[in-house]
Amino acid sequence: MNWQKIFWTILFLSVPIFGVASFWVCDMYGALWPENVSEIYGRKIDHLFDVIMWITGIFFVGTELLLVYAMLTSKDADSSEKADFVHGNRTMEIGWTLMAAAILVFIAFYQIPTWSQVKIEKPKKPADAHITASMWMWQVRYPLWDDKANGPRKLDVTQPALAESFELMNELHVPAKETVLVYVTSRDVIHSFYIPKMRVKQDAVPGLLVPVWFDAAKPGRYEFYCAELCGPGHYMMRARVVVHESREAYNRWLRDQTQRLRAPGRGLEIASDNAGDTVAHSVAQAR
Ligand SMILES: [Cu+2]
Repeated sequence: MNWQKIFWTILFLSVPIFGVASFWVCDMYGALWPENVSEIYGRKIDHLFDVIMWITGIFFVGTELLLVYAMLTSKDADSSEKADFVHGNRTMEIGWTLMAAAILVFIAFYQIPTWSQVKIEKPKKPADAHITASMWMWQVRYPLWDDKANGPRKLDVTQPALAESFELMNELHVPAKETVLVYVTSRDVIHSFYIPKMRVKQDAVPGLLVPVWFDAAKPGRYEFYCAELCGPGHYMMRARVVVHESREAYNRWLRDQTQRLRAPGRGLEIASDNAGDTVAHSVAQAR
């Protein structure tokens, strides 16, 4: 028995074994992915991740086992037998090229419904918030509450002005258990709006107003941050998403904010802009 051969075979065999085991163990302890609080969209995105991971996983293990087999059956360097000279195998080459192409085509078609749902079929509803990224913060603009209409005012996302809206810094409030629609843009460089636990990621591009929709089934506080290295202060673009229990709770919050802004002597500013619209401006630090 050639001990050197055994050593190398075991070493190479340990790669697929530990590779697969690490995924298995992480999954057992829920450490493979961040928690997923998105029922409508996040589940489907995770399913795509899983499908791709299974495909690559199976091929990874298969190639590693082939490698180990080749090591075990190959002739020793000091063997007196003549080595075989192999000049490739056209059938096999065409076979695995076509197979790889077929798998990629399969993934391309398989993901279409999910992609369409998360990026193309924009929900028909008014915008909940307008988010401007800049070096190095997130300004989140909300509509003011309208007592007469008993609902939020219409948020004009095409207007940078604060007409009929107020602004919070680094804090995004949303209702739970429904699709939330926000518009994301940037003031300076490319940033990336990223909420890992809701599986949302969208570049914030200067001059572009991008609609982004997502959902959170579980109320609570979550992190959102910039996922694009955007300068030395990139690390400061860490903000939070506050998911209110229901649309009613969210509306209550919106009404409270509006009332607080309108109360005199709160140090919060309500002024008229050039067009004479009421402008409420509040900047609250999230942390
Ligand atoms: Cu950034």
